[in-house]
Amino acid sequence: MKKTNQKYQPSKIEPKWQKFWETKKLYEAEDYSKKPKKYILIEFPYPSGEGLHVGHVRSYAALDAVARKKRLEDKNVLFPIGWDAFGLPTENYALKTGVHPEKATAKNVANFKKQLQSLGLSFDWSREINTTDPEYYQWTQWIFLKLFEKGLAYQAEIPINWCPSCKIGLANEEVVGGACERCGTPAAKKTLKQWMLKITKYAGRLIDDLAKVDFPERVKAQQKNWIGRSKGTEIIFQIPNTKYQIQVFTTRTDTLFGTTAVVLAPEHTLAEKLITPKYQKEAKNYIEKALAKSDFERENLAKEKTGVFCGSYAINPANGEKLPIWIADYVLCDYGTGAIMCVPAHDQRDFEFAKKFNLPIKQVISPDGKEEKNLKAAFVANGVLINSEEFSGHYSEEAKKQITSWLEKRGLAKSQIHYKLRDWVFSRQHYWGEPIPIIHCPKCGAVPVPEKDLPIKLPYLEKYQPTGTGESPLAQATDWLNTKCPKCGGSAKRETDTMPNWAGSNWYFLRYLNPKNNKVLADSAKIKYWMPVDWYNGGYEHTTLHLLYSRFIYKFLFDIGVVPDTEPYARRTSHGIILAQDGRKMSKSFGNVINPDEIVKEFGADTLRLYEMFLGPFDQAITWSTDGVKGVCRFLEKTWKLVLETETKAVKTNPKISSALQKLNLKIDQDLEKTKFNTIVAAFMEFVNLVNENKQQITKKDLEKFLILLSPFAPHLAEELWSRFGHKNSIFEESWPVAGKKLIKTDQLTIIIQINGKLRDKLEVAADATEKDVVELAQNSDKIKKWLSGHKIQKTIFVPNKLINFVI
Ligand code: ANZ
Ligand code: ZN
Repeated sequence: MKKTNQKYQPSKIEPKWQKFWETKKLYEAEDYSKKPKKYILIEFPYPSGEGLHVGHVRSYAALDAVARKKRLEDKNVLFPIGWDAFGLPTENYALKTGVHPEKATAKNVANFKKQLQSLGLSFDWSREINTTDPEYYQWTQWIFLKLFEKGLAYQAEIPINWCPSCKIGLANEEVVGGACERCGTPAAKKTLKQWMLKITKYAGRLIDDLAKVDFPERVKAQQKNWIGRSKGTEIIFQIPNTKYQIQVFTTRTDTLFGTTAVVLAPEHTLAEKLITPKYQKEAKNYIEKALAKSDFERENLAKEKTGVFCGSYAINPANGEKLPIWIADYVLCDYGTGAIMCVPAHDQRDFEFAKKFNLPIKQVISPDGKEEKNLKAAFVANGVLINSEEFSGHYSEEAKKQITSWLEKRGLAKSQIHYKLRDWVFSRQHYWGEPIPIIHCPKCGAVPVPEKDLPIKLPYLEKYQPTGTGESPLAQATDWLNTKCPKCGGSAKRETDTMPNWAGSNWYFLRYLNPKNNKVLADSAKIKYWMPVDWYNGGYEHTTLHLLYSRFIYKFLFDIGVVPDTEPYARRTSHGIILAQDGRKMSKSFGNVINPDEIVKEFGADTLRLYEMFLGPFDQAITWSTDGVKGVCRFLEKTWKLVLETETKAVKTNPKISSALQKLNLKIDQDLEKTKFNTIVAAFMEFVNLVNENKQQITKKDLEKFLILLSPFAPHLAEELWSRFGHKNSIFEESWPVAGKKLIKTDQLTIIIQINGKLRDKLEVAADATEKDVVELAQNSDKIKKWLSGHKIQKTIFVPNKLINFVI
């Protein structure tokens, strides 16, 4: 061991190895390699003016360790990086600083790249992509053309969320607590012609296919809730002496006899028609006021119920009762049928509505078959039917089926599935986005740009401010705007809306497979070789947006034959956010942001990476601590010293140490797959302490093995110490040690299986196997099956770690 430069000085060694790795092209993935492929993906960053955040590092450092370990395990690893660079933050930054978004993007990307490179992450930079590059976004536009061709992109005149201060339309996700996400101004409504994507057509598949993928349960549940599948029944209520009827949507047909009113959303097409002359003024007035409210106000469950009687009546198809028809804004126009049967005794919203307007409350479900006097709140659970004619005495679940089929036979009901998911508003009235490749012709209407004309480049505009009229800034680019209709050749105008930020990130993981292809978005053989992504890590905040949108687009690409399967990500993990030392979110305005550059400068990249892995459980939010950083740095110094000072003359490693090394090896193998990076770091610390207590009792070979184990987590330090052992190759060209068989054995034992006291089989079981596990294993053994067939087990005797005896 060369003893020069005894002090651990990361700033001296880290840049050196980063250069070394780059020249060796160590991290370039190989298309079609015979080695098993592993596609490891992090959510590509948005290159904002603020620079890299320690939150990015949490995800990247962890997945970098995964990528490095898999390479050592002789896998063909693809670990790519790029820039998700269109969108509002850059546009807003440009508006504030006067730097054009294009220039700002180039500057921010350069800065991010420098920052990422200083961390020594093992990205394959040869595949770098940028969503604002026309070579890239021509394929984003191509996907839009395909969606349009298949009728999944369409225009609709719809009220959109509108920020009166930013003067732009907002997607639902951009409205937080009823206000514009950026400036906090309460969102208003504005009706505009918008491009929409029919994601609702995929709602069912987006739920069903979750069964195929390995996502955290929390993420699956959130997607399911967001899509909101509801299986129920549509029931027809006739309105006597008119040509009208009302369809309601209910999930509780069993409560039909408890209906005491029918309630329509103010937007319902029948609302105005059913107002009788006597109620004209009051009811019309109510509708007008309700329409002016924001969705947020209307959906606020806590608010007091409002409503108005319209003068007409409907007939309950179950018992012929006459029910007043009300109009109330707690009924939403775009869910179900926009009309409900009001069952105050069993739905809390209906209960409050009935209390307020003195509607009858009729109990029809009871926990014990008895009627309660004076219900204090709705009884919402299932139970026994009462006051329901021949259905009384039946239980909710069976009554639902019976009542539905009884109505169905009379043509008054049908089973129906509704989803909460809405079509996706895909237009933005912004400058910094992909132009939507459509041409509007006065004669031919909306005409798609021919594929050969892609990309439709975003024109360089000096004035890119929002217009305030709801029109996109591109409407001012006259030269660009005026064009010829591809169909009839007449004068026509280009679409001026741009795509939302999510458009480029919908499919970016495909472009990494073939970033320079000019003929197709990616070569299909390459897609087949690399997809699906084996491990995708990203923030929880993207669960219902990016993650859902990209799954939708991938399914669409499957349907048109571009990709070979229906799900893009085999496995998804999510990391928690890092809070500032004061427990608040890191934010410029609080002045509590930790700049990764400064940590790298003071302590080195390895310390920062290791610290962020050590912070705490990967999937949980965690508070930053600078003391913690110092602690991790001391650990690396200790490791450094230990390796340099060990004489490596030992002929045999102390058995205590060799066993600990095996255990460490095994622990990394197991914990890395479970994203338990923190316990891995703790295990390294323990091991280093043990060796320190038993100085000079470890062989060079074992020390080298230790360095290989450490290399995915502290790559620079491991590489430096490796070279000081005299190696000329990179430590990352070595192989991952296989955890010793001997040690693994102790976790397994042999159990004897007896039948009536006679040995019939032996089974290998885990050391912690319970009686139930062993019985199950034994009953699956062919030998045992033979002996047991035709017999009943009278008694089972289990001696843990030894034997199981079936008495038959
Ligand atoms: C009668 C009833 C009785 C209901 C009862 C519930 C309990 P999910 O599960 O979320 O789909 N509903 C239907 N359309 C609505 C609309 N446009 N706006 C507001 N509420 C609406 O909820 C289905 C239930 O939500 C339906 O079942 C309906 O109320 C209400 F004891 O019908 B129910
Ligand atoms: Zn035309």
